[in-house]
Amino acid sequence: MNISRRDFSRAAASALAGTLMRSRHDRPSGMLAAQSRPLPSPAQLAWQREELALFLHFGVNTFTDREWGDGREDPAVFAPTGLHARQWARAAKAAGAGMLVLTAKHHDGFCLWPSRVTEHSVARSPWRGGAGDVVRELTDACRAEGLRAGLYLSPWDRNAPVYGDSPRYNDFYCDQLTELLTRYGPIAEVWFDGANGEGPNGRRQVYDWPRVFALVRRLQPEAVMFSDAGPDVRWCGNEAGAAGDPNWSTMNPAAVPYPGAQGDAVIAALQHGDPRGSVWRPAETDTSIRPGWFYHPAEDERVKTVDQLLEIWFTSVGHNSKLLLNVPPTRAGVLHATDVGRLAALRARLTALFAEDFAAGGALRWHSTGPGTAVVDVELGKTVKVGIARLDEDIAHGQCIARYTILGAVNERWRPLARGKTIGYRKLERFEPTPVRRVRVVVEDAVADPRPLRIGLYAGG
Ligand code: FUL
Repeated sequence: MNISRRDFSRAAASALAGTLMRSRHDRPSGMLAAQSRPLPSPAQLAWQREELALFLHFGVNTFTDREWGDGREDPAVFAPTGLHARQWARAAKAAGAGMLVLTAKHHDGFCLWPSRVTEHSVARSPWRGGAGDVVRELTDACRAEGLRAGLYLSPWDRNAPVYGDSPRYNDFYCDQLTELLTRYGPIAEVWFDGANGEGPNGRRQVYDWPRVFALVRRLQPEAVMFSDAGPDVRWCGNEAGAAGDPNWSTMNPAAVPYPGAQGDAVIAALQHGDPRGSVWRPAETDTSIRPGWFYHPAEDERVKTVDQLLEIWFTSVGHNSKLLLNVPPTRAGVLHATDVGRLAALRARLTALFAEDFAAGGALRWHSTGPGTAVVDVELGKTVKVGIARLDEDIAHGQCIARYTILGAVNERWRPLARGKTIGYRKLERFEPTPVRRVRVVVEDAVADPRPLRIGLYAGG
């Protein structure tokens, strides 16, 4: 197993912290020193704080009306009539997203940029007279609109003749990655899916993941890499829009040894992480605004409603995850008006829901009550109806809390409003709107001494 320089220096730092903490004897067995817990890198922190990114599935499937192309498509089918990447970026901005992640290549092997190592690309399509480059247009549009760009390069390639001829395809794949990571300026996220089917010659590929990860780290050190196995960001374990609860951003890397690893234990590890995990590897929730990942005209009436998108928000961002919401361009090369409308309406609903924070400016008292336990009291100064609580740990210092109860009171009688497990970057709790004048969060268990939480209280409903 290869260990990257970054992992090595983190491991060394935590080993040192462990030594420094050894003199403390007042810690119950099993509790960890906060200083020895895994922490996010600046890139992981920026990725999570963005909360929302848009995913763009676009390619030959858009024109053949399929979800998985077989690699035998004629590049001439790729013929968007009015591709407008600025429209994608503006819709993303209106939704409050910080990044656009494009399928530079899906399983069909068709490249949305003119790759030097294959003929199966936009260079052989009539679009822009064969001189087009969707990756260039995306990255230019992102830069112009102040967004970050991410790229998905499918490892499974049903067109490449060398696929399944493992060393040769690994070279080919690294050549493609190198093109993508050296031609277009900063790339903020590199996205690897776990599909690993047969290639055109019926053979399966053995990917060289350590080489791939090291190449990305060298060419774009600020990028986060997503896959089932990270190394920076992990899949949440489903495509339905729901991260786990509990959801730890820490992970045991051996639980998901490579992208595409199968089994119930793998899915459970992706959903929940591991409170004792040795690496920081938060979960990304990828789901589509439509039933499919690619655009299909027959799904125009099946775009998720704002209520459904809001529900996904609560089970992704509200479960300590980041939401990567797929909004596929049409055959024209723009986002469909229905989808654009839903994105704007989702943002409007979120803005309205979180506009008035009753806890803002209120008195907040935090008492540590023992190792791994604490109580925080919020005095609202007046009686208000509260239906949503927002709890945030300061994850720059790690994730600690493992169990809590939220209580509310008008007078002396405390009523439980919600109970939960992990918090992490954010936990959103919804409950029956209840009149309260004071709110108390009791931290009942934590894997290390928790730091003061940030709390928001909203009317909900
Ligand atoms: C999966 C792919 O097989 C789907 O087509 C889609 O791209 C999804 C995001 O990842 O592995």
